[in-house]
Amino acid sequence: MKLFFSPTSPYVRKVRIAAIELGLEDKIELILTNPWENPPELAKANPLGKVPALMTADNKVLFDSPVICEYLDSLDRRETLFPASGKARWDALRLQALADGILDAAVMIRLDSLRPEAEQDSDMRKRQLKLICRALQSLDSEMTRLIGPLTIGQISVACALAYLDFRLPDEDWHKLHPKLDCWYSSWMDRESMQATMPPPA
Ligand SMILES: N[C@@H](CCC(=O)N[C@@H](CS)C(=O)NCC(=O)O)C(=O)O
Repeated sequence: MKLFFSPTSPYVRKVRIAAIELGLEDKIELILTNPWENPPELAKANPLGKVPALMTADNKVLFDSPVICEYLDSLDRRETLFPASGKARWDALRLQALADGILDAAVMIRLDSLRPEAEQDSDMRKRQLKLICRALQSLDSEMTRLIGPLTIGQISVACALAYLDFRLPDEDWHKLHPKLDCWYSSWMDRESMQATMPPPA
């Protein structure tokens, strides 16, 4: 399999962590890709022009990160990351959606910050920051869902929190959310987190 990847993309990181946790990393070749340069190979693989995109062993291309992670999980007979049904499934998918929403908001803020100052949108930034705060409060109040067998929910939350530290270090969520901070600190020790650290900002 081949993964179109960028070392700073938090969505790619989700996929790489899922692959490592499933013991599949040796089966995936990483193709370094900068989506902002519009490489034709990426556009051919993913009409949306985004990373991650995964070319499977039988030459099908899958995107986006939730779909790729579920596909990788399906290659593992235990299918642990995406529980098959019931509360465990909906808890995992809800956590993934919440964490991906934090990422979407943080990426919007990051992209805006790269524009010339006069073109930056402070209302958008305020709105997205508020949304991130609410999502973190929600995570704080559902800590029990983060504890227990490994699912895509936990992986997604860890990637979202790591991305906040990476791109929005001034928004110090650690002090405001000590329970989440404690959970995250122990997550950071995982080999999969360490192996997928982005290069220094
Ligand atoms: N919902 C997608 C988001 C993927 C995404 O936005 N990737 C960014 C990199 S962090 C990208 O490739 N952006 C290029 C673009 O928007 O043109 C996922 O979960 O995979």
